[in-house]
This record gives sequence, C-alpha cells and structure tokens, in this order.
Amino acid sequence: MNDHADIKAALRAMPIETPSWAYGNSGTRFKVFTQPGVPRDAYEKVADAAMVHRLTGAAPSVALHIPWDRVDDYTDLARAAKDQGIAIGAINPNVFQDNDYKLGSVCHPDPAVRRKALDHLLECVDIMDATGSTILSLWFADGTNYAGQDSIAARQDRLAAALARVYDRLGPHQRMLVEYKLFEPHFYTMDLPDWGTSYAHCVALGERAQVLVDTGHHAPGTNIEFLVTVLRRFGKLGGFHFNSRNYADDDLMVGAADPFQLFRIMHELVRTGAIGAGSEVAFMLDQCHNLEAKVPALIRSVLNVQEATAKALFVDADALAAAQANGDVLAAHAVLTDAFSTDVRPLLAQMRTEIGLDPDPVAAYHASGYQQRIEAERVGGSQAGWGA
Ligand code: LRH
Ligand code: MN
Ligand code: MN
Repeated sequence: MNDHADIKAALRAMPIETPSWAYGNSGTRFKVFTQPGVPRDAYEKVADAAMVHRLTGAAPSVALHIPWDRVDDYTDLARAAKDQGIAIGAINPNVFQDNDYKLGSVCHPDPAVRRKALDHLLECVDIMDATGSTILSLWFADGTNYAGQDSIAARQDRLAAALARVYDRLGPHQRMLVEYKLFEPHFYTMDLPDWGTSYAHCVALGERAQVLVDTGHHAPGTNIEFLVTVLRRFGKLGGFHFNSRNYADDDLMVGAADPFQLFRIMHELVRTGAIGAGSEVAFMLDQCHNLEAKVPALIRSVLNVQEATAKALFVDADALAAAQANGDVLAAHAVLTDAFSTDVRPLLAQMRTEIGLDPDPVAAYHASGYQQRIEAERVGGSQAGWGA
C-alpha cells in the first residue's frame, strides 16, 4: 500500500514561521479585546511560539517586529529561543508608528525623517546579525492621500535610494523581502502598492532582494497563484505572509476564508519546486487573532497550511499533464478538484505520530495545561502593537 512517504517527507521539510505579534493582544481601530495570559514581552512571545512548534513540529522559527519586540540583548533572546527548540526568523522593521512618519518614512519629503527611517532599517540588520536571522521583511506604510500631495516620481527615487543603502548593508547569507500593499494607511497612492512595483525595485537591487507576498494585500479578485508563478519564474518569490481576507487586510487565519485559493497557490508552488527540502521560499504567517485564543489559533493556522500543501502534493501531475496536452479542460480541472477534495487529515495525523507528536495538536494544546499556566503567570499582557 502507498503510504505517501514522499508527501510526508515534503511536509516534514516545510517550516512555517509564526509572527510574534500574533501572540499579543490585537483588535481593530474600534476596540482591542484583551485576553488573559498573553505575553508581556518578546521572551514570552518566543515561549508561545516554541509551544506551537513543540505541538506541530512545523513552526521552528518566530518573526520579530522591532520595536514591538525590543529587548536589551538580542543574542540572549536568540539563545532563549534556541533553548526552547526554535530560532529567530524574519526581522520586521517598524517605520510606521511614530508621529514623524505621518507623511511617510523612507519616502518622506524631509531628509531628516528619511534618515531616521534608514537608521532604523540598518539597526534591524544589526539585530539580524545578533539573532542569526537571514531575512529582513520590509513593509512601508508610505504613500499619499491626495493627488498632488507629493511627487510620485520623487518618492520612488527616495525609496530606491533607501533600499539600496539597506541592501548594501546585508551580509552574504542575508536577504531582504519587499512587501507591497494595495492601500492602507494611504488611500491615493502607496509607494509599494503591488507586486510589479516590488519586483521592479528588487530587480534593480540584486539577487538577494525578493518579493514578499502577503495574501491579504491585493485587490479583490486578484489571481494570487498567477503572480506567485510569475515571480517564481524570475527567481523573485522570496516568501509569504499568509492570512485570510474577505474584504481588505483582514488578517484572519490562513485557510479560513478561501481554502481553495490557498490550495491553488500551493499547487503552483509544488509545480515550481518550492515545496520540500532546499526550498528558498519563506512561509510565514502574518495574522491577528482579535476574538479567538492566540496559541490554538496559530496551531490551527499551521495545520491549515499543511493541509492545503498536502492536497497540492496529491495532485496527479501525469494525469494533469495528459489532460492539458489533450486540451481536455474538464479533465484537467477535475485533477485539481479531486486533489482538493482529498481528506488529508488522516495522513497528517499519521505523519505526526511517526515523529512522536500527538496526531491532534489543537487537542494536545487544550490537554497540556499551558493556557491555564500562562493565564495564572502572566498578568498585564502587552498589545501586539497593531490595531490599537
Ligand atoms: C502590513 C503588514 C506588514 C506589517 C504587519 C504587522 O499590513 O502586513 O507585514 O509588518 O502587517
Ligand atoms: Mn504582512
Ligand atoms: Mn497586512
């Protein structure tokens, strides 16, 4: 009997990074609902991320957001992470929360503000050095609200200049991922609104600059698997910020709103060799859990990514190629929908048992007593820094 050893091996070699900010309190601009037991500092976020990894075996790193996760000694934070079996992943600079950044950061008309933003970006590369991180994830809230507010062209020049300075500072083993977002916080232009603009800047910078696709940052109806495939083709797909959206940048759990879309993205990644050992694509979550408990939501999200990937690995590539060559539209589509309809949960449960994990990580979390312990130990948990 085929026990799908190849599928399980590919999944075991697929790390999914969780974001530190998803463990903290979050909400909308209307209300932040606080939860008992949320982390009070970066060390406690690392502890929660390590718990997610212990139960899933699939989340071996945690992304940091600076200054939300500022600590005195980043080497010590990395050591604490290592002691608990995980690593520090992407470093996310924050050049959007200070009053100085009202008109932008690296694109701001005032050179003093641009300098401040650049200094922070460079400081984040120092933090990469201290923590062993290899990815700098760049997202800029820069943009304008009204036609004529600032020169679109000059802002592009300022952006390019700052990116080049940061790129030059990277070590040979480090790369920068450039994220884009259609709108918000600005509503007329964003300086990096789409994958084409990110791509063009990355090409100009060099091979260690790649595009970061946040699945929540597109216009409704955008075919994300298409752009992912094109970026792969040109070696410019650096990684993902996974989440779900119904309307805008909702940051709901990945795989919740449209699991078929997630499957379609994974299918193109399987086809372009981006799943399994040696993949250079960084799979990161970027979510907020406003209503649901944080740690089990992150566990659920890791499982959702694994389920979509397992289904994509179930696609019968030979049957698909034959149907495509024959121009058999219905048969080709059915190959995909058959794979999507496969219940991969038993296989994933078996995979976990084989590596000594509980087959049901969410149930294992609830049985572990961890939630009760953090609720008792942590009083006065911190805000994610987001949506406050
Ligand atoms: C911006 C974004 C970006 C930030 C994160 C908190 O909307 O996706 O990645 O760093 O949210
Ligand atoms: Mn993001
Ligand atoms: Mn976002």
